[in-house]
Amino acid sequence: MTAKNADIGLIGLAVMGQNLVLNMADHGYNVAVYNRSTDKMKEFVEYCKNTEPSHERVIGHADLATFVLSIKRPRKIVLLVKAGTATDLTINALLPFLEKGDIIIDGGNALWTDTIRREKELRAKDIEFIGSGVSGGETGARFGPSLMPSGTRQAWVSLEPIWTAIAAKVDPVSGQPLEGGEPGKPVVGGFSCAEYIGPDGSGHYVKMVHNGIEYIDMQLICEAYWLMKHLLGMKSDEIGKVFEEWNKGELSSFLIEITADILQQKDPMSKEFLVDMILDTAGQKGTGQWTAANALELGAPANAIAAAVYARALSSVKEERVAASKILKGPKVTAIPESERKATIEAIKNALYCSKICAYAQGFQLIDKAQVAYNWKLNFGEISQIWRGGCIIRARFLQKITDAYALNSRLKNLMLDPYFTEEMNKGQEGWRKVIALAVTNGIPAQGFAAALAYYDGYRSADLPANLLQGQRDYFGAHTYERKDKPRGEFFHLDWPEPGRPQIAIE
Ligand code: NBP
Repeated sequence: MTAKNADIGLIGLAVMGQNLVLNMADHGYNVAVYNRSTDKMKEFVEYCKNTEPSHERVIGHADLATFVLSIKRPRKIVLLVKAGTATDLTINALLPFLEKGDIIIDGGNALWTDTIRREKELRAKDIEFIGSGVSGGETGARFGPSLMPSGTRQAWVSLEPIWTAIAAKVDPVSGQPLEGGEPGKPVVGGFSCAEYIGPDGSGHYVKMVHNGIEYIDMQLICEAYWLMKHLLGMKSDEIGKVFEEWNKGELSSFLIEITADILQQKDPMSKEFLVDMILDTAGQKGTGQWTAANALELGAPANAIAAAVYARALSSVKEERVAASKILKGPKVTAIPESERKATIEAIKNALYCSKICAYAQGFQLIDKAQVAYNWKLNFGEISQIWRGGCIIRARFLQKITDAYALNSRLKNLMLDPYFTEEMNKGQEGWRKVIALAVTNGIPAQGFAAALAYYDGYRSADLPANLLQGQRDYFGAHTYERKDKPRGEFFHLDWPEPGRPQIAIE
């Protein structure tokens, strides 16, 4: 590679950056690399020389000027630095060296409103800015992530060949991820899990909702495990085998697959099952919280996604929970008789599948609210398509979502698609039974319960919000609409003072 012919540049050589560079190099692209600490860049280039078949395509630069000048125009420069201030600092450092039409691609987990701001600021300087969600962690970045880019169409056209080449691939008919991928031998062919999402911050927004769905997907799996453990007294490896079975059917997914493995893993130190030795406090990096907070802001009913964030928060107060467990009483768990064991496991599976459908319905309902609020026009079928491979929530079930939006691109709610309606109808008896069992036995299952409350609320033609609106009009003259008048006509009653007799009606 000569000094001026890199196809693309990348800044930020931590886990994600290094792996994405190698992925691009394996696909035949010359990649210029730069990192704030030069030592890390040198170490990486050295590592590539010793171990990576595509090492000749990775060229390190110790200063930004030569890095930028080495890239073909219009320059494409990917940022994989810590999201937030580091992104702004890096963009500002780059700007003096960029020219009209050059493209910065932020692959970090940026807050979508930051992406909207950055895109606007850079557009005013004639620099293109693509915010691209990158999902799949380290392995995804190396062998095929799910990519959710947004910005101008013109910038996307320039990036598209590289992004579609390096993304995960799925079988176009079955929707199943194409396995394989080893250093120097990338997966080629199949449907690429990179698709243009829309303008400015929409890619990062969709990635954020993806993470919100990931939170609840994981929480629901944990609740299924916990119910099998406490209601049925099953050992970790037995539960792992159940997940292995479930992975052969409609629940088949990356998360179910790894759950089966985790539950059967022994701890090298204690020789117990490792999961029983892991402290029950969950961490979070914030994207689930952003999703729930934005759902609240936009008034989208994403209660199951929020429940997953709250469940992590509750898990984090371990010491308080230990103290409370000695004070606050609950019911004694009644063991399920042997004769009902199989049916209970089946009911837990129903609860998991129905709740999962609700979680995705909430995620898409939220994206729908956002596209109105931010003036985007998003394609839900394409979004579900690019989640089929590479990312953490990849699942067989996503093909059903793709099919649902192919059947009706204006579907109001996923649960209204004939396939999903039928699945909810089939599974709800077991789902309700499991929640009743959890409640009567005092076993927390907030994800399942929140999802069912959403389902029951959504399918209710009438809700008690009539009384709520009456209360609002009583204390705050907030007015109400009437059932016997057209929507949009508002009424107010001059209510009596609290405690005074009702207004007499002749
Ligand atoms: P980190 O998020 O840990 O960021 C480390 C990188 O940021 C290093 O290259 C570091 O340079 C650079 N950096 C920092 Br910190 N401050 C900087 C500054 N002021 N100026 C320039 N560079 C700076 O790396 P990561 O885990 O590889 O993630 C990269 C991005 O991808 C993040 O936005 C993350 O949210 C996102 N993401 C991560 C995953 C994942 O699974 N890890 C998945 C999807 C997306 P240094 O070497 O000089 O300190």
